[in-house]
Amino acid sequence: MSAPDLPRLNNRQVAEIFAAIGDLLQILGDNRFKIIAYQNAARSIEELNRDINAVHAAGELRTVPGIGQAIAEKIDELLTTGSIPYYEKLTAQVPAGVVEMMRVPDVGPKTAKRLWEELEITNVDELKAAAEAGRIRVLKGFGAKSEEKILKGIELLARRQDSRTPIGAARPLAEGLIADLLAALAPQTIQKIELAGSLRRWRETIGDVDILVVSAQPVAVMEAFRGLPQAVDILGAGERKSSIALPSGMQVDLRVVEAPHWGAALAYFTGSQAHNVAVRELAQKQGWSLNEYSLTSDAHPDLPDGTERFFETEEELYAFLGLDWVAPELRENSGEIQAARQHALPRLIELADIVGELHSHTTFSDGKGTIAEMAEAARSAGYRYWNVSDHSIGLGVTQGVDAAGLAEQRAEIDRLNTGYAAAGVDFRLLLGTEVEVLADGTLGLPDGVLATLDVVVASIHTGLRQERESITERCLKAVRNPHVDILGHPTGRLIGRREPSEIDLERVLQACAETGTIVEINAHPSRLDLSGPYARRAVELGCKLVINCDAHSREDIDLLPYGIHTARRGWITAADVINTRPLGEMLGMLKDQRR
Ligand code: DGT
Ligand code: CA
Ligand code: CA
Ligand code: ZN
Repeated sequence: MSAPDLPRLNNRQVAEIFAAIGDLLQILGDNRFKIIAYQNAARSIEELNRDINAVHAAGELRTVPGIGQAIAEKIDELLTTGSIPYYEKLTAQVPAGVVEMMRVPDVGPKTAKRLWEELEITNVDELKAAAEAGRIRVLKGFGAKSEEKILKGIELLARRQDSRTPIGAARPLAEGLIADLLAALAPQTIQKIELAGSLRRWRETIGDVDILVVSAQPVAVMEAFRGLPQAVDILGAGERKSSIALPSGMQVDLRVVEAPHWGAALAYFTGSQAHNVAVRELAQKQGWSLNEYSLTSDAHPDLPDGTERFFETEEELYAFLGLDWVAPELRENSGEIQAARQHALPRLIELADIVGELHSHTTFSDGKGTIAEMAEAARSAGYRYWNVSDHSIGLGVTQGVDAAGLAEQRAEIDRLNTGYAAAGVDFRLLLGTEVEVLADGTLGLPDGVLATLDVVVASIHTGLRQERESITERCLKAVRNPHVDILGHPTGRLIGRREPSEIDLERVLQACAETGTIVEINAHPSRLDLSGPYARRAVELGCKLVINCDAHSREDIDLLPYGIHTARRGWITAADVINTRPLGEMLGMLKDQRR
């Protein structure tokens, strides 16, 4: 039981402490496996789909992947007493600024430790001054070049204060870069090219971009890559690997491998590290050591050590180890390897499964397109139904729609639908609203008005910083309203810009399951709300989901892949998502129709 007067720590705050322990252990030169254990625990807690306090209270810490006995005990100390003596002991040994120095590119934990112990440099500012004054070259193994590199690194660090880039910004940059690279080379220079790393796994934020290439002319590829106009800085230049910095400060690593290494290399550089470690352990048990090139026999029962196996595709590598191919979005060591062994991986939802959209805006509120323009864009993009759900009145930031506005929208929608029916076009508009959940949990439109609409989305845009109990109760009240079909972007987070609200999602999702309220995965890359892990939890609790672009313009219709891949990170199948169903069937799944 936690003491009543302790401030409640959220998952992110707990994760940060374990990540900090990992950093401190690195500087102190502790055991590598111990360091990885703390790093994995931190990530696992950050991505956990339940409140860590609830997991702790239920005595279920050990069921979380990455949390073993030692770390469970420390979480218990932290949540019961407010501190971890072990962490306090470590922080007392290392100045905070030394940990910060590790964030400078090219300054690893070993260098940070030496700078501190041998030159008494204890923070980034002192490091900068020392490098400028040429005082670092006195260290063995350092020279004027290393000082230059450090200064460049510090500049880069300052430029990207938050060093992770939201996927919505990273992906277009990476895709544009690949197109430019291909255009800069003679045709056929590159046989294969793919994004790897966190971008291929569709993580919400990207540390750096990893690109993998097969080519018989690695030097030409390297030169073209480093010569791209967006390469404002060359961070590394090898024969088969180079790194550049983009104007935003984001780093791009490009590696060229030989065709027979492709399968192992793509798997290795896709990660995640935790997934790779688990696959490597599995290989080890079968007498193979796995690296980024191949499998090599090592204590194999039937083969001499050193026998190599190559794989042109990932599928062949996984199959060799007795695993079904694992979609990159699932490679987070959260049950996918066991499922792949048992041939029990889910058939994940795909873009083509979506046939309708249930949350969109027009010029009636803050959208940029008229109803007719949005409808035309949706129809030609292949949608078969489209719910117009402008904001209700009373949301200060935008103009909203009142009962009279809804009547006007209804007339326009009826007119367009009549046209589609007459022309035999398989497309229908629906009339809905995105009704604001007001501070007290009442809604921005009266029940009598909501009852006339086809699909009601309820969302919170204001008062997101309410304390946990208030915002949870407020949301529960909306979920229990029989006219509310869909809960829109449940946490209100904006990736990299606004933290999720303090809402108790576990309780809210339970209420959604009980009342038949559909939970949204908002596909807009600034939101991705629910996240993959929470979407998985929602389905576990019995909820149905909807994946919506929340389009405010015709261009936004193209953002759907972000929602689909977020769903896939949550192990979601087409059957879990209502807008994969034809119109009549989808309507039958809404709360209104089930009463
Ligand atoms: P990021 O860049 O922080 O968003 O995340 P990733 O997953 O793209 O990580 P990154 O760029 O450091 O490395 C790409 C992949 O390469 C990573 O997912 C797994 C593999 N990898 C890189 N370094 C290591 C390592 O030290 N050990 C292992 N096992 N794998 C590594
Ligand atoms: Ca990366
Ligand atoms: Ca990388
Ligand atoms: Zn909206």
